[in-house]
Amino acid sequence: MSFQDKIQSAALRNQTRTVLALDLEDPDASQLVKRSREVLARVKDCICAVKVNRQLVLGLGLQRVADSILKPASDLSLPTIMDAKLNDVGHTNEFMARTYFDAGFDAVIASPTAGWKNGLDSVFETARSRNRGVLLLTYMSNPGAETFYALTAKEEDGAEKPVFEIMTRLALEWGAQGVVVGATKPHIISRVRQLVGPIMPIYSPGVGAQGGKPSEAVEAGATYLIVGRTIYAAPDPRAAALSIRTPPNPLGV
Ligand code: BMP
Repeated sequence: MSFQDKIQSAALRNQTRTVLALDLEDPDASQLVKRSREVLARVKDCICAVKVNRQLVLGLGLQRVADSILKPASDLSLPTIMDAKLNDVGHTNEFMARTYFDAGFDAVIASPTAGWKNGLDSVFETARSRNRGVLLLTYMSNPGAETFYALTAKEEDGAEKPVFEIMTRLALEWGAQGVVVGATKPHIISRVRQLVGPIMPIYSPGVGAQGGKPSEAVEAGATYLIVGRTIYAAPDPRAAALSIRTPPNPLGV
């Protein structure tokens, strides 16, 4: 099953668009595993995927992440995403993507700024050969994101476009399984939705702790909401996850 099919089927099964960003921190690795697994157990049927970031990979090491987080998530039929924001030259990107996929991740997040040739070509090829997904970062959720993503640049045909629109086009051209656009910027989500059409998933981080509103992001066209602190730092993570549950439409997008 492809990454896209896995997340869509989990979204429909659990009637949710919420991707849990499991970004807990703890200097004690055993505690970090324990706390992460407790959160996962509490919300397992009100999320549709688990996103892992450097907090867990650097805190535990990749093998321990694989054994203690990826395997249980897979047993729950929840796909996993490595938020690597890959952005290096080809052979290094290839090594990272291959290592994450071999550890069990269903998808990686990459940044399109490395370009295709000897940049992200190797990531897409590695993902394709293993039937895994690549999501492209298109507009970040933080206020400073305007500095780069809102700039205009000239396309090959001479037309001036905002950088995020060029990145959105590249995501379509390169065969990404989704784009990442901050929930804090519903007007950008709307524009990206116009550009990608109705099918390509838009993953939207920045809900809650960063000020984004789930309903506004979804109304603007977000498919999945990436949510971390609002869930795992809540006194009752399950209640928090249920409170942001916005059911997917019948197509799961
Ligand atoms: P939180 O809900 O706690 O703000 O976490 C958001 C998660 O989404 C973090 O893992 C962060 O790295 C990620 N993220 C983001 O916040 N904004 C982006 O533009 C891209 C991200 O990947």
